[in-house]
Amino acid sequence: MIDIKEILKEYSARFNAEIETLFNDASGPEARVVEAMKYSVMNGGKRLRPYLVYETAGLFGKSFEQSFQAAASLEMLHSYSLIHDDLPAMDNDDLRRGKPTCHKQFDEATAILAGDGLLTYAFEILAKADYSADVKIELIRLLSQGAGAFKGMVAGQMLDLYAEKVTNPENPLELIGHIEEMKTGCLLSYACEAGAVIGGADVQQRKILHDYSRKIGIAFQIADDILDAEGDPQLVGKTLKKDKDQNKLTFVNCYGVEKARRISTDLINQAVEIVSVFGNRGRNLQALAHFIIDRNF
Ligand code: GRG
Repeated sequence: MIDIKEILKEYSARFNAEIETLFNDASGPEARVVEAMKYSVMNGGKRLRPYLVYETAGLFGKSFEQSFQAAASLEMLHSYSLIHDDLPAMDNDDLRRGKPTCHKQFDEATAILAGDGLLTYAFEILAKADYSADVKIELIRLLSQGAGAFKGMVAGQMLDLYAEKVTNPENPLELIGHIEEMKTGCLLSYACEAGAVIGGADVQQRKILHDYSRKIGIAFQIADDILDAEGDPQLVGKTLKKDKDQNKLTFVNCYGVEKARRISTDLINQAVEIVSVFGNRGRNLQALAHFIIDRNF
């Protein structure tokens, strides 16, 4: 049986050693912003998105080295979103991954700049990467759309803020689904699409990986909601039960924990089936899908 936790741990160790070197060049008093960027990136994340890039590129025979630059770029961008999400003007969190959030460890202005720095650095890494020009342009197009303000992560965050102010939305489930798709789903989908692009996947293979990413994306968000409702704060590493206290529109608040859990299990079974077309090569993606809902952090 595949020990996906061990595989993820080994991948993370290698990934962390490499990504840390990307913060070496700073000097002078302005290096404080790079210190804050590095603090947030090297702060013990699960590295799910980089691992997805690596594993999906691996379906097409690509190595750790060949997927690393896209994986690192994505983790920079993901870390920016968490720094900004934690700010007092957004979710106002003191803890992230069990440690003080960036604005608590540094200060608010530095945290805003660290987020800006990471977002920009993500695209610098892609632009300088060793991929062909066509691959780089496609990656930059997909990442900017997925992270962006029209149908991407920024749009999802905006809709989430809007939803907090609406007391009785007409169709709450549709609204939650739409928020999830943009806020968290887009970057998870990008991770799989990036692997497919690096691997030279054909249209059909890209569609399969996109479908897989959508199933695990919704299940990931449901798992996150369940952890907020009944996780162990020590393991999750952030303040929990905020969704209930703030009466937030979430899958758990709409369905209740048990039904939400059943829905996420169904989604994961579908995701596992979708990547079964890759045979043995897709086994780690299947194990990862299970990990997404079985995790306790
Ligand atoms: C501020 C533009 C902007 C966007 C923020 C991603 C996001 C949008 C907010 C995070 C809020 C949140 C907790 C969403 C639930 C899903 C999620 C993205 C969790 C964090 O991702 P993990 O669990 O984090 O992969 P680690 O720490 O493992 O990297």
